[in-house]
Amino acid sequence: MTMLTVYGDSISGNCLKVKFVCGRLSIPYRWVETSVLKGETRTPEFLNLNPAGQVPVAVLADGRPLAQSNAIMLHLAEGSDLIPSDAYDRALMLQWLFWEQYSHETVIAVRRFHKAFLKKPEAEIDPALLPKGARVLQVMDDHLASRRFFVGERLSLADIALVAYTRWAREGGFDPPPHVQGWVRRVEKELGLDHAA
Ligand SMILES: N[C@@H](CCC(=O)N[C@@H](CS)C(=O)NCC(=O)O)C(=O)O
Repeated sequence: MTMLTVYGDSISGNCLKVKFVCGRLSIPYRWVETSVLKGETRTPEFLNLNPAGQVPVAVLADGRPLAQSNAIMLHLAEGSDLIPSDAYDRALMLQWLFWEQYSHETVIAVRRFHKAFLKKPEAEIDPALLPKGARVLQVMDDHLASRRFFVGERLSLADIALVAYTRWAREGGFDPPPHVQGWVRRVEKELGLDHAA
């Protein structure tokens, strides 16, 4: 039987989310490095897997493809302790996953990509991103002031989704506040990752 295959770009937090879940749950997988900057998400073969032309894409052992990092995480973590069994806590986890995609990734990840990978000068980067990112990080900091993890006092997919780009926030020119910094280190430790400075 073929194993799970993950098409991902190692510079992408969205792709690493999938790697983190596989590592945490000891799910065997084959990683196919797929570079966005080299246009490898635009080949006919790749567009056949995901017409949206984005990584990550997981191809399940039976050959069915699945895109969107948070959808892939939810599928791989089904039935595991990364998804709270309590219905309200599960919905809270989803609340943070949707917020991550709409409000966090679109600012924290986007500014990092423009600054660190497209090497745009500050003047060419949307000036709204810096204050927006500071607000996003403050929302997280306020939540984490009295909690060790985002939901239910244990690691869940909400932490994995949010840590993926928050641990690289400095590459985007952001300055994570103290509770966020402590939480990043806690989640990195849970996932067996070296601290991303
Ligand atoms: N919401 C998607 C976003 C995926 C995404 O933006 N992928 C980027 C890399 S982080 C990509 O493949 N970009 C290439 C493109 O959009 O052309 C997810 O969470 O998987």
